[in-house]
Amino acid sequence: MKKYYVTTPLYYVNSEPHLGTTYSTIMVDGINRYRKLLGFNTRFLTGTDEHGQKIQQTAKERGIEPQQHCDELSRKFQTFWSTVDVEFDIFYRTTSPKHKDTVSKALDFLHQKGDIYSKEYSGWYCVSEECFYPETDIKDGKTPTGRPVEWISEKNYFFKMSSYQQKLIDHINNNPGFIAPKSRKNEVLGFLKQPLEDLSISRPKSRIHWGIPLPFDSEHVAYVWVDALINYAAACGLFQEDRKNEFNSWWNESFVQHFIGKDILTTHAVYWTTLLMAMDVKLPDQIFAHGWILNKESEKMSKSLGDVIAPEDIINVIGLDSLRYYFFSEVNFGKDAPFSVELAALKSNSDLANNLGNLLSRCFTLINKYYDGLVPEMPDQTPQVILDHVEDLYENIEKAILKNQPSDAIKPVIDMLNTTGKYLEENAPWKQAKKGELKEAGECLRVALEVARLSTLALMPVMPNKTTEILNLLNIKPSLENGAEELKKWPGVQTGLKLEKIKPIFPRIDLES
Ligand code: ME8
Repeated sequence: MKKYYVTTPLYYVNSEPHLGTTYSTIMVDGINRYRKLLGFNTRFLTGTDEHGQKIQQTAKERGIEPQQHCDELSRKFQTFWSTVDVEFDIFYRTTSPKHKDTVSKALDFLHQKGDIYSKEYSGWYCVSEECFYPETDIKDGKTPTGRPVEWISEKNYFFKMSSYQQKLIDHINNNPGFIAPKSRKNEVLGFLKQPLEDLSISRPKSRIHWGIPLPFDSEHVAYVWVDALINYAAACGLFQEDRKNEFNSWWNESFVQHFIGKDILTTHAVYWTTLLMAMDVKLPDQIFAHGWILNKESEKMSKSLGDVIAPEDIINVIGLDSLRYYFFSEVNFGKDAPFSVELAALKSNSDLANNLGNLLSRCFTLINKYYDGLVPEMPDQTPQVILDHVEDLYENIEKAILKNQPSDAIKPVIDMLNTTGKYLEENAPWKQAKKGELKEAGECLRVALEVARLSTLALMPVMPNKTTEILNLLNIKPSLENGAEELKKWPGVQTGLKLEKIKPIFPRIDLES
């Protein structure tokens, strides 16, 4: 079976989940579910990044120990993901003993190999981004992103990142899908046109105590990015003698894909990949950087902006399905996208309430009214206009997911629903049935019901709960693992099945009230 290992970034525990991190995690959850539907054996990792000066400071401001702060916030992330139907296999924490041990082993390996050395270093340091900035980037005491910096002089350990520059450029050029979308690949290649500097990988304990001590100098802790990046491979057993088979299976033999926001492209595409090269470990197969969710002012929604909408509040107004559906159907995954409650509600009303929801309620109501609720027979020949959609559906979903464009997996579903809506209007089974043309009306309703079944199956990864509810009404026991088989079936509902009377499945969202 094809294997697929997918990751989100590990989020900092200096804030609770917000709409930006919720977006990333929901998208990866849905993509992982689509991969299951396409027959992959999958493993999905998310988690929290818990070391560094930012976390140390946040805990200090709260007057509690950093570990207590991390435990509380990490738990919030973990429970919040289950409330938004995110089903991960691994929730990874960088303060776990196993992680600390692996980071220590990894750094020891690099040190012994001669890829880590120490020197005195002075530079502009930005606490909130946890990194040094070159003099040329600093304007009026601020980073290009407007964050304050301080001048710092200290002994640091460095990773010989520069020695891997050419190897990385070659790898990117030889593996066209390695960094995606293409614009991000070009961005990294542009960055690599300048000589790559060595990477400072330590911070003195006198300044930051909240980190993993270096195995060869306990007066220093590991730079939080190096610590955190190692998680992806550590979670599969990197440098763990007793997990060699697992590492082979889930890292070496799987399609390994990191999804990140475009803000953290360099750390992943350059720091992480050169570290892996130095550790003689296979690189991930793909790093995909998605765009940002923007607020009404077209700014990146972030925890530091006061006007960020809490995801809980959004869900209270429009419901979780509408939020997940908006992300999947409306956002071009590689690009920035606006978000507002109004936009998500409009999308939900048009595609879910008026289209799929309406189709389902028409089928259920009329079949109850004229056929005692018993599913009528299929016609001898399904109209070709409908079959054209049905026949390509699975393939279109597969193509969309393999090219990381989930909205292209939704579009053929909506096109199929639109065609079916027209087909219903043209045949008007409600009129046919009234006139006593029960065979014709029944066949038309059955075709429509089959389209509703397929649409629901195709949307399982996006709205896992709601689609299960609908499929249960059709006596289909859905699972992503047998989803492909179901999606390729035509017809798939049992003739004569008794349909219950239903309330609207996707109620219209009335924003005014
Ligand atoms: O950078 N739109 O953690 P972080 C879309 N700990 N995605 C957004 C977003 C927005 N407005 N805001 C945030 C870190 N994100 C490090 C990562 S990985 C080993 C360490 C998402 O809590 C997006 O995925 O700042 C972005 O890359 C990530 O949150 C940053 O999360």
